[in-house]
Amino acid sequence: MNIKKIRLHIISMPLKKPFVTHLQRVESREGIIIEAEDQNGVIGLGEAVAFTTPWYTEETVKTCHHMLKDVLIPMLERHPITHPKELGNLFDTVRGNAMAKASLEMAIWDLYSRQQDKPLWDVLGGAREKVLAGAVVGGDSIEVMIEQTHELVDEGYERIKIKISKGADIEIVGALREEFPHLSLLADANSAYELDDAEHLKSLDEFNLEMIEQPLGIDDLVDHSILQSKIRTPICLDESIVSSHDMKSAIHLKSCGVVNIKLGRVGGYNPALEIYRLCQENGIRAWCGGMIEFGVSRAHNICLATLEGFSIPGDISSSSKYWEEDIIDAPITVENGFVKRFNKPGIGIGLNEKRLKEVCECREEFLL
Ligand code: OSB
Ligand code: MG
Repeated sequence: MNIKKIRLHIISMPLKKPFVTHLQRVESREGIIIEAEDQNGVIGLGEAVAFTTPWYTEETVKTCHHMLKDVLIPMLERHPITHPKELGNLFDTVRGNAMAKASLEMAIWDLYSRQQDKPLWDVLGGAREKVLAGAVVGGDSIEVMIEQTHELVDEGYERIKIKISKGADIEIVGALREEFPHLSLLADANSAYELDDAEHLKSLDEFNLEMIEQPLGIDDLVDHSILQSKIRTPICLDESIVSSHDMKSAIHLKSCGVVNIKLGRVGGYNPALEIYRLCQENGIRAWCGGMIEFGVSRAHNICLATLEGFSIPGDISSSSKYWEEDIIDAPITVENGFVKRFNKPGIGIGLNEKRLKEVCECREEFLL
């Protein structure tokens, strides 16, 4: 493959309103935007979705920067590839660091599709013309969460995810269910509970949630399996699935009925497609997760979610949900609960150079 330059932009942007989970209150988002350019000036885009601190996974913006600069980009220089699929085996030789790997891999899949003059969703075999949208509410109080949900429903969202944790669960879910008797609701606990809380979690069954996301420890597939045998609400795994190996274990142990696939968390398209295949073959439902990310990663999520098996709404929301002005040239919008795929080559969007400059803290270029 013809790849001549890699550019990194470390950016930082305030969120329109704070994103609150029991683990972290996110008010401003840092990230790394990657450009992979070929000798004809064609550019593929990627994004590292790690946060400033390691609250969601162990990676951070700084570890991603280090991995890209000192390990992954030099690796690409030493091992030219003919297809982005080859990055799967190449990056397997580096342990962990899924988000760093995904960011470069995404940029190269985008570049490859643009070189073929095809949309990336087409290269991946996607079939859906529009993908199912979904939004997340995590606020400081029940009133704020109800207000946020009303706004989102008015904007056309048909599925809302509620952040819950110990002491901030039954009351919140109950209040939202009462206010929205027919809305598709799910709860995400980001590992707030232990197996000892099984009886308590069972009391959520009465609220008719689509699923409960990651109730227990991030590496507790066994406990999730025991919990699933005790509660009716389907368990969806997020943090626990960082590789296709984890997915095989979860299937074997019956730890979940659903999985949320995030390109960043699993290390890019190669592992994500393998996890997707395992889900399809084993009757596990899949949806595309979100990372409060910028438009580049969101545009990649849209490509992934065009695959037929992404049959439930993901955390795919409009650019305006978090940003006053996104760093892409065609903001993502939601209409009647859907986001249309982009029908241009690659991920179908470019950078908003003016906005990128405004939020850029550091820019670096590497020649291959
Ligand atoms: O647990 O799914 C999660 C955002 C950042 C980190 C972890 C999670 C989330 C979300 C998705 O809930 C929010 C979004 O991107 O809209
Ligand atoms: Mg989650």
